[in-house]
Amino acid sequence: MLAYSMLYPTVTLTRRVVSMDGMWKFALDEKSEGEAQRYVEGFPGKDMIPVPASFQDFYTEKEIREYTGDMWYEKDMFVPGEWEGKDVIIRFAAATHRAEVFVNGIKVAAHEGGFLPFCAKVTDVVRYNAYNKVVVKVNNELTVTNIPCGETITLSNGRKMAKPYFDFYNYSGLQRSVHLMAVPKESVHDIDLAYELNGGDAKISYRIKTTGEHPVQVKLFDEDGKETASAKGKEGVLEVKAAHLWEVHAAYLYKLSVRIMDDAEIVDEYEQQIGIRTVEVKGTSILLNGKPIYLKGFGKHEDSDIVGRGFNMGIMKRDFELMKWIGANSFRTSHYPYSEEIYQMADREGFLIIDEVPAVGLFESLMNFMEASTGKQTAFFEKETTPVLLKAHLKAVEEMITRDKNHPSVIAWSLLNEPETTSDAAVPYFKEIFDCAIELDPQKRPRTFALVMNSVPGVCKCYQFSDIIALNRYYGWYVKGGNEICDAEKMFREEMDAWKALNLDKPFIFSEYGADTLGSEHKLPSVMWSQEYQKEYLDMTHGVFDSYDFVKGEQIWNFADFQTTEGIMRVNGNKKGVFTRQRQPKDAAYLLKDRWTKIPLDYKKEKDSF
Ligand code: CKX
Repeated sequence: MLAYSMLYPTVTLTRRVVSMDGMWKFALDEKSEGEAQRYVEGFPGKDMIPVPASFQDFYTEKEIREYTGDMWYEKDMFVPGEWEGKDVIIRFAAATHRAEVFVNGIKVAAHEGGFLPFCAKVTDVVRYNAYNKVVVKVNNELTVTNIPCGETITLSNGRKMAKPYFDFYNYSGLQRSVHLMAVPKESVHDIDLAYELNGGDAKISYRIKTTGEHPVQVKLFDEDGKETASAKGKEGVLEVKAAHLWEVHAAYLYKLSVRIMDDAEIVDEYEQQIGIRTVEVKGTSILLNGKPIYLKGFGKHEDSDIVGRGFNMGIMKRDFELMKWIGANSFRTSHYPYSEEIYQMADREGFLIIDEVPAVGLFESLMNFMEASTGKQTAFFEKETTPVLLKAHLKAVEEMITRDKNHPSVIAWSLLNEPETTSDAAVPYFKEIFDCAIELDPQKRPRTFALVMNSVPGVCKCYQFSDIIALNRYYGWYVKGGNEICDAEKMFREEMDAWKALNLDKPFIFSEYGADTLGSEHKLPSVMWSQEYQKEYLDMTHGVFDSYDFVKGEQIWNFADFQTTEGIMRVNGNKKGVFTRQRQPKDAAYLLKDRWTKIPLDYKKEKDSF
């Protein structure tokens, strides 16, 4: 069990939440002198920066944008006197990639991993009815002992530089919200839910973890606020008659209220919106509420102009509107768990999420998109440091599942993206990760990982761990592009035939496919990078998907153009977006809209076997 609660900050009868978002004091610390110079008590300088946001794209100096190392954030925080007697907690929704937190000069928390929340309990450190100084040291260096993986090099000018083994910019800083909370000392710590449908009725098995011994009361309210079910005890079952199910694009959300009671007194109250639905894999079908579904959608990024990977509510809203417009029903949180507000919106809008842990770059390569298709082997899981990486990876899986398990939108866990799967050493590593996920998830959702181009039958040693086989395939782009597209299709079909011959009786989805396309480029007849070629590529690729009944989903790479490290293969970023980075459609968006609005949710339902 995690030391701190992952529950989203919510105001209830017993809980208080104050946002700490806004302008924070900011300083880079190139020589890592901050600690010796007692920055932890407050540091010199006057630069202010918005939180949440990545720090990189505000500045006009390249050495700041490319800065790699320690950086410091500072804010004065007022703690109300009426909070005395409760636990006072600062919750960071994320600090990329690692952080140490100090309050009034005293260290109160440390966290590794840049995309999941952590808390600092500061009850005994704060002064009440007074301002307290919060200082955070964030570090954005990349290593092979934490995820996502990469290297940090030192240039001849003495500056450090991040060299990712992955294809997105190393945006960092306090990229998500910070909250100050007051929570009762005896409090709700965690909530497990699992669903069973029976005719029109539903059973919700629940398990509540609290930090004390007082009894628990659980109630369920419908969307009109009417109480529909209740139960007593830390473990039990809520019986819901004539349940409104959570369905794709027809979400129904109940409110779950959990109270810790001391006779008639409410010790703690926590409320959460939940959706009643089941998800399972049967043969080659993915079933939602017992009915087959076909995934249409995207691999995405949290990425936009100026704020980088910083959570931005406006961008989130626009993205959901575009996804509805185009006929999508799902997305993968490539390549890290996204901001919690995005899952809340997906719950509300009825979108399906494949939730991905930040395990990307588990393949030693600074140009993974090139080398991944060459058959190169890097003995990634045979390093002396692999056990350290595994530990960090397992912790991230635990944090992600604990954070996201009650979102009805989350239908599967993606446990790695494009790892090396070709050596025997990968097998025990995968086993630990996949076992951990099934053990931690009360709903036993399907698990998957995205297979890189060279993870093909006869070579890949790890696909058997997946409940859903997810392929990232680029025939016609990285392999045989342009005028050679007929050969690309031939190779693609040969690979699909080889999968078919294995008779796995599992659903396949395409978790990536796409072609870089410049929003400004037209050419008749087509050339690679033109809008015309993106459409030809998609027509060929979709034709292959439609020929195999066991293919149960397509998530194109990528929803929008996004920032990457600069280099000869990238024109100010990866341009495989169906939309530009400013969220305007490329021509391919209309092709996809036409296809996806015609494909029914239960596409291929009759043909669910090899
Ligand atoms: N897959 C052959 C991972 C993504 C990249 C994508 C690309 C690769 C392809 C690997 O993070 O952006 O190169 O477009």
